[in-house]
Amino acid sequence: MRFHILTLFPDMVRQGLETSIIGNAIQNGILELDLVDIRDYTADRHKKVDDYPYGGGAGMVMQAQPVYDAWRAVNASGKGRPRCIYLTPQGRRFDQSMAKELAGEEDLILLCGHYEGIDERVLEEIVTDQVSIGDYVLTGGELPAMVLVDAVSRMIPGVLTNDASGSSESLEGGLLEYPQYSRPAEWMGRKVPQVLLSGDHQKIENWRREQSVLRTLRHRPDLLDEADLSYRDVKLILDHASETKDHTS
Ligand code: 6GU
Repeated sequence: MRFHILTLFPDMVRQGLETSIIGNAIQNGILELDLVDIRDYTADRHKKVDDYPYGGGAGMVMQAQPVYDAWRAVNASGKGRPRCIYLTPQGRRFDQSMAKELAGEEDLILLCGHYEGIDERVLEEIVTDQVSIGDYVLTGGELPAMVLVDAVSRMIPGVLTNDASGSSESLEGGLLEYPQYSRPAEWMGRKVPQVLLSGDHQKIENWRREQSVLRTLRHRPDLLDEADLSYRDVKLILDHASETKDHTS
């Protein structure tokens, strides 16, 4: 999969993504990062890419021309017209299902704004999707683009070396992850739950499922509406529902 990232700060995005798991996937050719510096496409002889907002107000607005020409250069370099995602707090809220859906694309263009935003006319011309990573405001779209690349990439076969972990982790099936432990079996007087040392795989699986359900009940009960729950899960929730109410009331 190829991510074409249009930004005024390509080094920031490169630094953020060329380490660890995503960095390895780039090295292995499973992922390609095409960092496009919008400033390279300015027609202004002083390399200016922003200007004052019409109508007044604080800050600067990224001008249409360099953004449009950077986008055209990406389109000219490949076949077809990839989806173009503008990272903005006004977009649709990013979640795991969106990550999974986007992982099916061959090419994606991510457009990062900075300052007070981008001239609306070029957005109307090139953007197919607007995405937000949550209800808070950041100074630019670079961090959100990195978040999106990371979440989408780990859904692509081969990016995680342990192939099962892409689906068994938090939020798959709509539940939070169960707790994990490693050696030693006792640390600062705290013991690893006995069941995990039992070697009984069925019991371990049941225990982990229960932990996932109970954690979700305690920390993110809103997720339970959409979760894939078995009869046993529902029974567990009902057995613990009163204790949860005590915490919240
Ligand atoms: Cl996508 N951009 C900015 N600037 N701030 C955000 C965001 C995006 N998502 C949440 N906050």
